[in-house]
Amino acid sequence: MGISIEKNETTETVKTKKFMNYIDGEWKEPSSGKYIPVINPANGDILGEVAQSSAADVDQAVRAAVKAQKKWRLVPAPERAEYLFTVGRLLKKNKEKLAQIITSEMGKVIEEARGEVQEAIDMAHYMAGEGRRMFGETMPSELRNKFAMSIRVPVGVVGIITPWNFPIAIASWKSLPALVTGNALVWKPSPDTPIVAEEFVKIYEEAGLPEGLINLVQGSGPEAGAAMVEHPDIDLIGFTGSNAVGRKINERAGALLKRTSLEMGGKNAILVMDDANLDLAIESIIWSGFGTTGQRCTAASRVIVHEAVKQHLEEKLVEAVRSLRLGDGHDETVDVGPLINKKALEKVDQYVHIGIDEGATLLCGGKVAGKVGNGKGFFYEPTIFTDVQPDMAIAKEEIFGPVISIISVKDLDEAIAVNNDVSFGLSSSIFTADVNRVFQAMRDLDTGIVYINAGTTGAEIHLPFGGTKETGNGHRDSGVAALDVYTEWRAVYVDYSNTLQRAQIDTNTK
Ligand code: UN1
Repeated sequence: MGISIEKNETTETVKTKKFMNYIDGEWKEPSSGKYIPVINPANGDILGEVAQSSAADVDQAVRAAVKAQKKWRLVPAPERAEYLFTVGRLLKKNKEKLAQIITSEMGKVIEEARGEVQEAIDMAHYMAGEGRRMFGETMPSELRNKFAMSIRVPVGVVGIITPWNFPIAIASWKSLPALVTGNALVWKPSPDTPIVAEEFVKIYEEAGLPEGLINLVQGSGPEAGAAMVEHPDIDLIGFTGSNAVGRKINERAGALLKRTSLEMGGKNAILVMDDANLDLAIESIIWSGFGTTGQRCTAASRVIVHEAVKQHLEEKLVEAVRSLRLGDGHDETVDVGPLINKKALEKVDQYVHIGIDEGATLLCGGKVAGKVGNGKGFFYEPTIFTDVQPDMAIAKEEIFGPVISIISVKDLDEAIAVNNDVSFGLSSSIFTADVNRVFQAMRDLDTGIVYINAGTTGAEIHLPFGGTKETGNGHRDSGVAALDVYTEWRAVYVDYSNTLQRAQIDTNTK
């Protein structure tokens, strides 16, 4: 099945590497026998080819998971955690290798890729710690000689569907809490980033995780992902990705009464008040807006600025953008890598045209950067629009690329109203020196994450990650909140009175 590629203009052909499924502790071809190429978005190189799995592969994976989970749930949580500590150590040992892979297949600059692997390392250690906490509650019973408590029990088999933009970090946010709490997993990563997924599974394998507990099913959302949602023995779907797909998952899962935990993007804003440290705000806007080429759910795609400092901010931002270097993220001097694929590049360009048609003023960028590297990558110039009206499409819809829209406001109340007037609610930020404004913002910005004097990106793994409104469905990744996703509460009553005691009836509180 290998496809041939030419190397260095010689006639040498090499068999491309195949990224396969991992089911019940074995690497397996997909039952369809089909593969599609994996492309380096910085230069168009083919990195290998990824399996296209179907419902039959998902079914095999689920069977393995069901079997493995039966034993795993009985392993004491501190013992389960030992595997996670090992995973953390192995991630650390392989940090550079994993980061290089992420940069090759996803395009983010190497420093950010290292940061992303660090996020997974942190999560492994944090969730391993949960093995010795996983607190429930004890409460007094209303009856004599009766004991009451709540304990966490695993949900069962968890299906996780993860995106390409944080291919190891987001997979770690979902897989590690699911495992430490006693679940088994079927994992479908994005077909754009199968290589780091394979490496992550190999780390789980090397850590000695029992067979069948983590099953990797490579492939596409419409086929493998949909089969996971349909499978009766998958009890929960943990998904991060687009709003459109999350909505479909939720509709179908709703009909099947399957649990879901969904994280579906943002339209995040940085508020810059007239008393802000402007230099800091500018640096933060550049980092949050153009870091990861704007392809973070938390990326700042709106800047809501007090009219008194608008012009100054614009001038400084344009100046800062000029110094950004686009290129292959392996080069340590590059600031902005490519977009993930051609489709993403076209989507960003379409939005830029929509912005122009809507009457926004283009301050810089606005074009495909076709001349970067060998000209075969998916680069887009960092783009800033100003005079954007809050109701324009570029101010409302998630673009997921290096495009920032500046919206001018008269005061904090208007800034908060504009911030909240979008369907998403992931992250927001305010730059101000006024403590009263800070506390008002903390209370009124309607997002799951609020930053004060820092940009919209950079969530830490021990806090809850997720958002309000159409960003999610009320759940959170990471932090202790993730345990609520991957466990059910069980209320336990122990009556040691040896008599029939009727709650609400045989009490002294009648
Ligand atoms: C994402 O884009 O979905 O807070 C994850 C951040 C990173 C994670 C982003 N720690 O920007």
